[in-house]
Amino acid sequence: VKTDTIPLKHGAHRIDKRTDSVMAKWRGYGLGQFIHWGLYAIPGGEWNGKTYNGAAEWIRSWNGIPKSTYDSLIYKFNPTKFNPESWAKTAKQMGAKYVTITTKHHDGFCLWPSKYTKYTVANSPYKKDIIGPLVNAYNKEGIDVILYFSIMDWNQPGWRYEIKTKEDSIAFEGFKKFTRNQLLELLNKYPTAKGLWFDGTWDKSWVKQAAFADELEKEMRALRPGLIIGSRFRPDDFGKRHNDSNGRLMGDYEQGWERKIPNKIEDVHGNDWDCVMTVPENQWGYNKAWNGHIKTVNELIEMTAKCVSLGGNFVLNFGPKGDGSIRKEEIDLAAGIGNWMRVNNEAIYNCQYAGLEKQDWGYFTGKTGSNKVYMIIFNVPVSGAFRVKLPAKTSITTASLLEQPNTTLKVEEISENQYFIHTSARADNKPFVIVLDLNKKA
Ligand code: JFZ
Repeated sequence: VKTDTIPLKHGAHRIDKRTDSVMAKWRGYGLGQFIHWGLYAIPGGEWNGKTYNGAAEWIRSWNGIPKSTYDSLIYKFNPTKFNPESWAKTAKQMGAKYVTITTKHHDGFCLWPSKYTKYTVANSPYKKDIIGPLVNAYNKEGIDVILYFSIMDWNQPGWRYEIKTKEDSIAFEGFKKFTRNQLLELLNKYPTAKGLWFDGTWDKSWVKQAAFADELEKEMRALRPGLIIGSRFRPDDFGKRHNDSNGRLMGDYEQGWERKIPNKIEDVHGNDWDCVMTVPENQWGYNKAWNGHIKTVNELIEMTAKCVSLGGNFVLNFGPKGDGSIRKEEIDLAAGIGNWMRVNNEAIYNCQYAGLEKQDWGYFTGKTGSNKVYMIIFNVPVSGAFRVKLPAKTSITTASLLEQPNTTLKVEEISENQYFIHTSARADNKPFVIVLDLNKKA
């Protein structure tokens, strides 16, 4: 048991995980989709024939571009191929249970017609709201929506990285009001959104806003009971982020697993968490040149399985093009993951850490209160026999393939609580799932 040694006015609000049904549903999602879409999709990582080497959605920060030139991309925003229903169908087909959508990234451009700035879709040639139709289309497919929101806003005159002067402080006070207005506006406009995914909260200016951010978080929660807020929103009294100065998580789930996955259950410290992942190394917004290694369907399925086996959700990023279409590579990945998910999703949805030691062939997942555990197989031993080590007093009643529930697999006890599961050779090159029915003796 941890004890709070440092007195905090604005530390964590809770000691353990949330126990309500909204959060229980979030915990069971398993697989999600991330969408990074905004003005940066128009240049797609390229400016006047030159390639920007960073992440495409950061191109405005590049010295190669005058800021006002970037901001005038608003006059080019006219995604004639944008079809929210087809985006939602792609996500549904992949097997995603939730989507996180950039309402506003660091450049400050709002995909909803915010009343508080002119820098929104309303003043683009497209004119229409993007977020509302997206929320509706995804909800219609049974997919929950989380709104991504960047606190850092490069377009706002009041934004500061650091408060150094009286003028900075006055400007930043105005920016804080603006931020509050926008967040309350989003929650009121899109009442079915389940939560907020925060970003751009690392600068010296924001990490000193413990009191303001704490009050705002409480205000948002009061407005929308059940609202899910990640750990990348507010700092504590000492400017600590994610975990407060006593090591307790601030928010409902850990947002620090960005393009990385924990290796063992101890790494997640008992928290809820989601891992957000890009298809190439580090590109969130659309980039014409997808350089470096592009993750494959099997790799992405493995990441999903690994996350679920450690109690987290896996969220795969998509960066739609400036015209509103989704690139073919992403459509193909979604279809490939979906083909696997359709057969094997029982081992992903509503699954958690199974309480068993990680073994060589892949990952265990399980459902709370069930005797079944799932072995998601990625490494097939040359012997064809899968070694399973179980804790004391635990035996295997039956083993079967999830894709063929009626065939039972041969289970051989090789020593106490150690088994070989025998399967016949497989022709395909895909991960598969063995279901074990366990018998835990009292
Ligand atoms: C941020 C953004 O800057 C980026 O464009 C993208 O939206 C991503 C999802 O979030 O990038 C981060 C934020 C946090 C870390 C790394 C990159 N981090 O905590 O390691």
